[in-house]
Amino acid sequence: MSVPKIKKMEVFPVAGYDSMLLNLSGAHGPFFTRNIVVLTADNGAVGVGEVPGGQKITDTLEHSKMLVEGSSIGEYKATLQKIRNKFSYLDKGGRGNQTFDLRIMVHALTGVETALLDLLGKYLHVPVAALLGDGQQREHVGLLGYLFWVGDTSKTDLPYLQNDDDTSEWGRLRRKPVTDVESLVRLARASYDKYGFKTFKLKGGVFDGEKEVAAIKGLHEAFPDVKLDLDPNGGWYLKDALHYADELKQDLHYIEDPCGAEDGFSGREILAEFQQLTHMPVATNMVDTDWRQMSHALALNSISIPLADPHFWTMEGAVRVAQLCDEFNLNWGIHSNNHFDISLAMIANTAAAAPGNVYDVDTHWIWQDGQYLTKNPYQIKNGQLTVPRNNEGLGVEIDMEAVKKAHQLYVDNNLGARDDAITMQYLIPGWKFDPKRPAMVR
Ligand code: GKR
Ligand code: MG
Repeated sequence: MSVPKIKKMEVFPVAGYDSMLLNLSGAHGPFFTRNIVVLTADNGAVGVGEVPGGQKITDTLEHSKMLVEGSSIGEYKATLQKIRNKFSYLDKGGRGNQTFDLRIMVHALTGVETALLDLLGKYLHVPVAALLGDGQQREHVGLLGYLFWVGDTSKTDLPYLQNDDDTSEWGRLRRKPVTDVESLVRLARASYDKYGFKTFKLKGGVFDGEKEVAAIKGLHEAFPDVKLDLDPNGGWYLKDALHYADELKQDLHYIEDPCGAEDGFSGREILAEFQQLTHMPVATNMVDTDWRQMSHALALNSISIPLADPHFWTMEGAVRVAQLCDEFNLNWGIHSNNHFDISLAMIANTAAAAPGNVYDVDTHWIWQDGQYLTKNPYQIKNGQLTVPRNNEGLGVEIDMEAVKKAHQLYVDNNLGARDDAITMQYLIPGWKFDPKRPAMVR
């Protein structure tokens, strides 16, 4: 019997609704965007992948079609090599200074990789997790509850969703403003009751550092057994980060990108000083985002928890990072951005293949939960996702009607890549991104 070949590759830029989440880059707009890859093989099977939105990624995926269509799923690594070789020049500038990664090729590559792995898993009757690294390591994958400060949408005329989910306190609160510690703790309680998280992460870099210190203290008091992480995306200067870390040493389990490049020193050098002086474990999705950066980060002892997002490391690459972490006594985690349920399946399978003592992985899913592109989305229970060993492929079935609707939303609203500055200007007129100043401090 011959091995299936790819008959058709389709790319759907899609959009979903978001809350007005605040971060160093500004405020999330009413929509988030993604690119969905759908591969149809000549045996009728369908493989899917999801990566960040934006025309440049859409175009790169479109231009990859000629390398993918007609290839057999058995030669998927050769197909991926071709994409890497052809488009790596697009990523010469690196990830950029924003909180989110601006590279193109790595994302497009992952979109195709995931869809091919999905097909291969279906063909071999194994989960994608079984195809990565040394195979599936676990069925249960821990997730963290990703908390944000949330802007007041009534100060804009933008079409933010309101009252879209009345089934839980989390659903009722997630579109409402959160600008003080009390409402943040209430929001955390609602997410804890619904999803059962064992770790919370607060997106910092929004208010003055002392207010974010108070927020972590409030969360620790309310949830003494829950592990806490604070992530200002490198927005603090080292001197201030040392001060806040000292105030938070009893409260935080780890910290994420507390500082970054300054005074002619690289982010890796500054974080190495931070770790040396505080002995606090540092996670990052900003200074250790490819193998070259990783070699410097390891030589300098800059970080303890690389957040290896499969969307920019590729699924296989993220698991290789996990293998290295396991051997080198580091902890591994995953970074995230707003996403649909195909990405949820991607992080579930990646983390299920990661060996060692992995940290609860990031996901923005709780802000999107209910907006499905698959017929059988993974569900968060007890702060975990489950990847049964008898799954096939990613373990989800694409809902093409839902994909087409999400594509229409994208088209109707004339959407593209993320730009948090535009929305932030509703809150602070003339607002501009400054990688060293919290978003609300102007
Ligand atoms: O969604 O606003 C956001 C986050 O700030 C995101 O852009 C970051 O990439 O989640 C991310 C992080 O951990 O830095
Ligand atoms: Mg981060």
